[in-house]
Amino acid sequence: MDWFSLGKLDEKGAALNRLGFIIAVFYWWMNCLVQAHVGSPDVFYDGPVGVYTARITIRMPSVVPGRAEISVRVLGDQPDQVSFLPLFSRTSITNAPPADLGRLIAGETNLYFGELWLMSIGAYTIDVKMRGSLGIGSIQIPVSSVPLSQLPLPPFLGYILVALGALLCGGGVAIVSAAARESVLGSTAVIGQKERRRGWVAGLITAFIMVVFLIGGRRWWNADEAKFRSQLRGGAWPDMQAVVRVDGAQRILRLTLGQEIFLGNATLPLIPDHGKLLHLFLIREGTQDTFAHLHPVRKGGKVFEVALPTLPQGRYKVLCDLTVEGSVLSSTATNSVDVPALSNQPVQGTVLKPDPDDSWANYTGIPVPDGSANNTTFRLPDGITVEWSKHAPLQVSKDAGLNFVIRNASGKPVELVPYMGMLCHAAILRADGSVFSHLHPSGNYSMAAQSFFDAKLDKETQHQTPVISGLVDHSKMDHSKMNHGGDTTKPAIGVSSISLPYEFPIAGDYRIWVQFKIGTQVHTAIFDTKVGTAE
Ligand SMILES: [Cu+2]
Repeated sequence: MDWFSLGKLDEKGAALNRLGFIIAVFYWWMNCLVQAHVGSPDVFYDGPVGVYTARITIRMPSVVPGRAEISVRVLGDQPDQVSFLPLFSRTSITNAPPADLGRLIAGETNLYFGELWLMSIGAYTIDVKMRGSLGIGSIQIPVSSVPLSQLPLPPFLGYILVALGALLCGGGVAIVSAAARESVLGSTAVIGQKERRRGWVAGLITAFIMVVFLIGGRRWWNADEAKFRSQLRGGAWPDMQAVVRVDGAQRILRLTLGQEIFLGNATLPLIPDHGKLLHLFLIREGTQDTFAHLHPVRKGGKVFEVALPTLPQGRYKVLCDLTVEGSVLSSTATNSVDVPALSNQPVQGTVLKPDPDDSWANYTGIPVPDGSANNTTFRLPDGITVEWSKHAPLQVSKDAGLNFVIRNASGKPVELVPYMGMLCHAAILRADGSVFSHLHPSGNYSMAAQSFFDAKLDKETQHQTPVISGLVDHSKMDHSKMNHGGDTTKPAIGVSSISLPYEFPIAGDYRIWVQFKIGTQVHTAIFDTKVGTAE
């Protein structure tokens, strides 16, 4: 069995790699016994791959270097070959290695699988290519390669490694000492006092050199580990301060992002996603009956502001999606903020206009349907209904079956129009706040990062005119032509059904907010659901 294909190496595992094949193989064997499991933020894509259509799942490793697992289910016309290639944001695409071929899973006709090593911390795009009689199709799916945890080194493994190290060092001293003492003597010669002394001196010098190496090695190890720990992204990132200031009838939410993490930088450079630097979600804590999707604007440096809509007072969870320029890493910053009651006093300062794409909903006292049941329907106040289609009981790491049909008050399917380029924006939050995901029918990857890689690919392969500054305003892309609707066999315009590719990472209670637009009005439906552990 290929030892590279086994186990997720943690930082210590990666370091052991450098110590030599024997110890690495030994570590790998022991690593198989490590039971620690760390959840990883998987990435989903659903949509066209050139002339083909596929649903792609990328299971991200929780450590770096780590191995991403990719599965591709091709829908409709089948290609002859599916291949995967990870492209790193900081290296030239033209220097990329050859792509890995996806394996057709035994017993399946359209499910391909592959594994890719992500060796560095930073943004990658996974280039998924399909070749067949219909031609070649490809799609770039950006992923953030960041370590989420450090796997512990079990004490018994440490003791075994120390014993092996001692054996190695002792053996080295003995070999050098014996060589100095006896290697120049004939087979019948007797070892004298002089030879013994020479052996002792050589042994002592070797032992001294080994001690120096061990001290140096320990320092390198500690420095490497400290660097790794500084890059751990166990939860939300970057740091975010949130305060609300009241000016008459206006309540302004002020966010300061990356003040601690980007201490040396005067500003936080961001790439726009759907034409907005930040996508902010506010969810009232406790009742979770109030939801807002807002777009703060930069007031300078790391400070952003947004005028709050007519939300009721309370403590709100603040979840802020962003993509950092340079590293192209996408993340969610989180915090909580107290929103005071709305006043009817006149505004003294400047009135901050809301973004036209801001939306919010307050459903105080309205029962939230349980999505664990089949054919669950949420009824909006104006009679519009959103039905969560029949699905299997929800389980961890299984298709969440997020398919919704929207009907008007008379029960007829409605025509959805894109809201910020997408037929649907959905937010998923675990009851304890430990899981949050922002989804679209095309998936949950960062559109901003995808635009960055599209531009990089165009520039470096000179397929098209290079895009100035490498940035693309994704909101100007016509997503309706990309068929991001629920049923990929129908045109996106005119659909009233939504399908969101997603798998819940851990079991628990979740609330889901589903946003869509009819005419000029954005609507938000909510569902609760339970997710069980996989069998
Ligand atoms: Cu969205």
